[in-house]
Amino acid sequence: MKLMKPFGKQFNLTTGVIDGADNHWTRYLKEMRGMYQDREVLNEIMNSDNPLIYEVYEVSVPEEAGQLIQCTSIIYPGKIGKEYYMTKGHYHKKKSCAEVYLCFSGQGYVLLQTEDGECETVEMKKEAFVYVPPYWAHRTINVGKEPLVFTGVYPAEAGHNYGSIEKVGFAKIIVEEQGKPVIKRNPNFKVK
Ligand code: M6P
Ligand code: ZN
Repeated sequence: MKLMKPFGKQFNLTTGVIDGADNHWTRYLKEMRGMYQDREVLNEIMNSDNPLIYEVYEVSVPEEAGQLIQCTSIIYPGKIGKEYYMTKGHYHKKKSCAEVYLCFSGQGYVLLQTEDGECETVEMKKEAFVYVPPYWAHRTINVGKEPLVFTGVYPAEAGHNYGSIEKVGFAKIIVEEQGKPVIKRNPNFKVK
């Protein structure tokens, strides 16, 4: 059997950039416009701008059982109306796969949800270590004034399933009220 060679990569803990990352992708508002609740503000912003919401650097390995993918995400500070910038959110295609996050800097939350509509939030801040158990959809939200920078590690066979959670949406949203993040019920959540 031909074995893979070990390797190391250099992370910048402030910017989240991985030197020599194999993949790098960016998510602009246009690609996730259906996910924010304030349609009026969204359309207003989209008329003149298409802001960068977050980007991801990834170290790719063969997508096979036993391998682990490591990536960093950088979610920029900002809001669409009262709702903070966030990731799209996904289930794993292989639902039994878990994921771990380690936060380098910034302030935020991981919003998690099961197919039964159970919903949880876990705080993200410098040095927070968050466990995303199997079967939970997960989205990360930046509620601070600085970029939220974190690394994630998950099985290479996990895959991303965006469609299932996109269809129903997350049951909770995180909005700014009187200068503070508040977790609220999503008025557009489609109960099964
Ligand atoms: C984390 C990980 C990645 C994910 C990224 C962005 O770093 O969970 O797997 O791609 O966040 O989130 P999303 O894929 O939901 O846009
Ligand atoms: Zn994931």
